[in-house]
Amino acid sequence: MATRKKTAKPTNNNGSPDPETELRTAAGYGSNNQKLDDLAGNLEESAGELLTTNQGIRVNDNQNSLKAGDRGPTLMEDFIFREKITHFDHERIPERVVHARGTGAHGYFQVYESMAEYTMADFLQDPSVRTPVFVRFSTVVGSRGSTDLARDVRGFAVKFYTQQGNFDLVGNNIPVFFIQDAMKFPDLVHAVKPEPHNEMPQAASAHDTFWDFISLFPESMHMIMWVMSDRAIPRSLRMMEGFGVHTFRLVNARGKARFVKFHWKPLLGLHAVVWDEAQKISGKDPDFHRRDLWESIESGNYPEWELGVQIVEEKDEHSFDFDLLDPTKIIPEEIVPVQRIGRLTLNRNVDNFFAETEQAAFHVANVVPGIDFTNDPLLQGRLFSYLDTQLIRLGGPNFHEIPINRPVAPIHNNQRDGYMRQTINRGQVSYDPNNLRGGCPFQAGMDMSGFTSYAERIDAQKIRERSPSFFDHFSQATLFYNSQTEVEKDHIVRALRFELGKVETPPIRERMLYLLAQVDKGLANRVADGLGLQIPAKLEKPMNMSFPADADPKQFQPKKVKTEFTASPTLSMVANPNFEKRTIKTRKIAFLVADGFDDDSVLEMKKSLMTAGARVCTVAPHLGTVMSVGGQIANADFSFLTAASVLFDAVYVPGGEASVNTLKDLPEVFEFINEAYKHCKTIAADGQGSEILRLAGLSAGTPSDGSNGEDQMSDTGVVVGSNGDIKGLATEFIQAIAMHRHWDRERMISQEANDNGKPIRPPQRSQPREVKRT
Ligand code: HDE
Repeated sequence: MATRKKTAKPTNNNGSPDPETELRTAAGYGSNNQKLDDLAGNLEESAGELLTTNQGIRVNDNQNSLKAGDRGPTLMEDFIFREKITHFDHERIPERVVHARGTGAHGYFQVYESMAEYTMADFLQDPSVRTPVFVRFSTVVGSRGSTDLARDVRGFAVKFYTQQGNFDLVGNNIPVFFIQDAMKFPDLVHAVKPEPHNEMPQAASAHDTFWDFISLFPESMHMIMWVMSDRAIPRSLRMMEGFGVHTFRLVNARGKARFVKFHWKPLLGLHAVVWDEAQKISGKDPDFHRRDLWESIESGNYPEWELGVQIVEEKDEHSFDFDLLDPTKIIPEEIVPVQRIGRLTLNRNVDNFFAETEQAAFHVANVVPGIDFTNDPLLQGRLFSYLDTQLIRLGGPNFHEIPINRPVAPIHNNQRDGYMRQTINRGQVSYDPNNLRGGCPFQAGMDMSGFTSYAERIDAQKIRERSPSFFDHFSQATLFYNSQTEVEKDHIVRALRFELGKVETPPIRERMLYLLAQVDKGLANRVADGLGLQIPAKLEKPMNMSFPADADPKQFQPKKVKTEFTASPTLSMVANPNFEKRTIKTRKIAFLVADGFDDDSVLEMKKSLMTAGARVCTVAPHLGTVMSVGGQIANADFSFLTAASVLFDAVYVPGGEASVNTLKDLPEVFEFINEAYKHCKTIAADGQGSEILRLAGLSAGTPSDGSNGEDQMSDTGVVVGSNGDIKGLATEFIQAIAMHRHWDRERMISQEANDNGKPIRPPQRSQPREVKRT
């Protein structure tokens, strides 16, 4: 029999602080965040503790099961083994049916000034109050273990733990949705998820069933434009917008209601990667977004968003040329400006992914007094779905007691029992009315924040129908496309070629071309060129195939496109006037170095970039350290094997003859630079480092503004230092990185024609792009 020495349990009877307090403090709890304080009661950490069973029995041997002889069978009696294996066998819960892949963080929200005029929501009254929040970002289609960089909508779900109870703003990074009625949600999700016979493809909409559904369902065309745009491949979760999507209501203390659309505006700007890059990141680091969020919070670079509202008076409900209740429509910001009313800051990573992020249960119906719903038929369906789904996913009706879900406001009601009940409700009474407990818990009057639904007048027939005001399926799709810069249009064209190119059934592609032609003929023609097809002159079946069995199909067809309102610049990521202030804060810059790098060239540049808020990583031929000419030792953060240009925002090759001579012989260096070039990133070199750029076929150009570089012959976003003026080079480098990407490069490389049939200029360079190696 194996014997094990007992380690003495550390005691704290010598006046040292209580271990629970120590744990809370070490974990950063006890801040002025009431929710974190609340969670602190559930923390566990085994440091210095003895191993026990779940019954608190100390375990002496965690290596061997109990057997009849050292070669004999395991005994049923072994309760320690059985408990351990049984718990392990039950560790998994069902993943979310959609939005399974996600990541979360804690933070707080603060309103800028009282919104009492519009809402009685308590967390929107006092600018000095910090309301704790938990936010979960997600993709929609992929499984829990899928890549972060799938082309997909991103979920942006915020739980506000207010003094009046939880308010969940369960939104997306795209302001519209595929469908208008929740009745169609299971169809949409079945179509986009991996196909049921072979469970392929994972985390991708580029397959037959999705496009089959879409090609028969024109109400999704506006959303399709967004999903095919770069919005669906964000550079970072910290650099995307969020939207409540539906029209909600704000109600003030006098009972006056107004319509509202919620927005989140990221303070780091609005940025995307390119599709080729996204696919490569999916291989190099499928956790790219999750890691980026984690690292930025760990390093104190707390992501921030401003909460925006578009408010519409009730009397103006019908003054738009679309229906406010239709979730496939936006209210253009040019028509109703977005007022920024407060700030969200994420400042704490979770302690335990499963306990917090995975068990977080969001619900659109979690509203507080002062916020109310509208009759948007998608919203109405969601009001049912989110509670229902938690019952299976989290195993019963008591999921609100899971620490991450429980409100900071007290809970008192007569609900009892159910699986995993934690609360010990005292007393004999669990009904209302009662005299035995003096009538408690009492109903709360409105003056005590008792929730009362907005008394909307409804006088209607019970009917399964879609309002005719919902039948304009193309105008805003056209508006979105027209609002994009040329390079963004190119990306949409290529995304559609990619997606439809993966569709194996030609008639589906053709129907899609017909639908795209309703949005924009130029777009449809370009996609058709890429697919080697013609846009069909007419369709065999009606454009919209979604109508009741006995209905007249004509009644359900899309309305004519309205083009009076031609462009809304806030729909573009590149030309968006909301994000003109550019920063390189938290951007990741790769320094390519080897032994013998020039001291100043690295140190001065690093200092300047870090002062501007960027993060510098050295990439060297091997891990460990590299030495400068002057004998300085630098740690290699990555080797060329563990890094790739797709994981960085910009590249710098410092001077130093020996360093450059080593790098010159490494094909990976040129792969790094060529890829960064292809993805339109800023590339800089100092001193001898410029030799590497020259060998890669790059010539220095001026930083571009990303909108029009067609007349430039040199490479925009390639900056080379001369005369040892590192500060000057750094200034130029920083300006160029702040542009995010130098998109005109793509247009220079491309040979095709744009929407107007104008050829895009072919590349004209004197240097070869690839270095031939022997
Ligand atoms: Fe969701 N959605 N959804 N959805 N949704 C879920 O709830 C549903 C819709 C959104 O990080 C599920 O807890 C229906 C629009 C986010 O945990 C489920 C309809 C928008 C998240 C569900 C929609 C969203 C979900 C799956 C059509 C943007 C992740 C797991 C009526 C405004 C929340 C879960 C998190 C999750 C149902 C459409 C956003 C099944 C029926 C529109 C961000 O309840």
